[in-house]
Order: sequence, then structure tokens, then C-alpha cells
Amino acid sequence: MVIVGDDPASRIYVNSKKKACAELGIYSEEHALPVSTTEEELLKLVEELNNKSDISGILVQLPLPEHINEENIILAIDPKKDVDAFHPVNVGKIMVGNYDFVPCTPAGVMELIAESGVDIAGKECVVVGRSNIVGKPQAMLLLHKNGTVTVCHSKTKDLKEKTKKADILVAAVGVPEMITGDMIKEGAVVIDVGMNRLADKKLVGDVHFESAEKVVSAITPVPGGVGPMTIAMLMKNTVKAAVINRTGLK
Ligand code: L34
Repeated sequence: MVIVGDDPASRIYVNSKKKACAELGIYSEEHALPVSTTEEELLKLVEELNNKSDISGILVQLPLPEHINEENIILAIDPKKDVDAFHPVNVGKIMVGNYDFVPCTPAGVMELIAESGVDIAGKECVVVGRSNIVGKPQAMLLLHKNGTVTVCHSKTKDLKEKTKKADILVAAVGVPEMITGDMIKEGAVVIDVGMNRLADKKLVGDVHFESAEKVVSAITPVPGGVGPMTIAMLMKNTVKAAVINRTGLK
């Protein structure tokens, strides 16, 4: 795990990842670098980790400080060690539908849906948000499970009209409590990927839980929903990476 700078949220997430590794008996090391780290220095560290045979997975916690180009760093990670599945090779594999690593947050959402016994095939799935980390891969994963997928974003006209049609609604916009109960279809399954810290330190999702709860058949809370699943899926990818890198088997 590589963390650059002192973003408090990133610190919490990386600590949780370290703890999960320890609990499972996965060896982990943390490389905490100062905010003044240059792109060149970070690239050098990634290269070193690429070449270390006892390291199966590399995770560079995002966001990175502004002076570092995230794309360059992601491109430098060996795709076989890319447990986030952010490298374009792994992104491409997801698009094609033949992949080793699934990005952790969308994978966690899929696991939640599957474990709840919800069948995705033929359902109206609406993803609100189109980030490379969540929205786009989420849409692909739902499509692979034969959902009818709509991706909404900041330029979408009449968002409510779209969300109201969703049997499965994934909110990944990053706007606190933006999706309210009146925007949700009766009986829908709602997955809240949002992780917004309000001024009073309260952590809320992208869904207004109190109004949504009255309408849905199932909904994930924040905290205690998608966040811990993200970490669980990272562990799954890491074990997979260890097997692939040591044996060449899948
Ligand atoms: N490289 N960067 C990389 N990989 C990732 O997979 C992430 N992400 C996102 C941010 N940057 C990343 C995470 O790890 C978001 N994320 C993440 C992971 C865990 C949790 C939230 C976001 C989590 O455990 N959330 C807790 C609450 C923690 C708190 O109190 O702040 C929850 O119960 O939702």
C-alpha cells in the first residue's frame, strides 16, 4: 500500500486495509510518503514494488496530490499486481468480460446484490455517476449480469425520471444525500456508494436514507455498507494476485 500526503479519509481507509490484511494473515507493507513526493519518486517506488517477487499486489491510494499525474502512476503498476483493477489493461478486460481483477467498490456492490438474492437479469439498473473508479466499471458489471443499464451524470436531463424507473439504483455521485425517497421506485434495491463527510464530521451517503428507507425493498447504509465491502473485495483480489503471480494459474 502506498499513501502520499496526509488526507485524513485516505488514512482511515488505508488503516482499515492494513487491519484486514493482518486479520487474514496477508503480509502487507505500507509506504507512507510525504506530500512533497515528486511523480518521479513515486514512479521509482512503484517500479521497485513491481520487481519484488514477495509482493503480489500494489495499491496506490487515491487521490494523489495535485502535482502528481494519477494516470501516469496507474500506468506504471504491473497489471498482474494491479489489485485495484485501475490499469487500462485491466479496465479493457472488464469491458470485454474476461477479467482477473474487478475494481473493489463495484465488486462489493455486486456481491451485496448477489448475497441479497436479487436477480439482475432483465432489471432496470440505473447508475448515477460515471467515474473511472465506480460508475463506469459498475455499469459494465451490471451489464455482464444482463441488467438493462442506464448511466446518469451531471448533464443528465430530468434525473428523477430516470432514477424512478430503476429496479436497482447505484448512487455514486459524491453529493451528500442527493437521492431522495421521491426519486426512487417502490420496492427498488438501492446501493449507496457515497462517502461524504459533512462539516459536523458526520458521514453520509449520496442517498437520503430516512426518506429512501420508506420506499425501497433493500438499501445499504453509510457507514457500514459498501465501504467495508470495498475492503473485502481488495482482500479477494490480493489473494487472487498471489495465486496468479506465484503459479501462473487462475
Ligand atoms: N487506490 N484508492 C485506491 N483504491 C481504492 O479502493 C480506493 N477507495 C476509494 C478512495 N480511494 C481509493 C477506497 O478504498 C474509497 N475507498 C474506501 C474504502 C473503505 C471505506 C470507504 C472508502 C470504508 O471502510 N468506509 C467505512 C467508514 C470509514 C470512515 O469512518 O470514514 C464505512 O463503513 O463505510
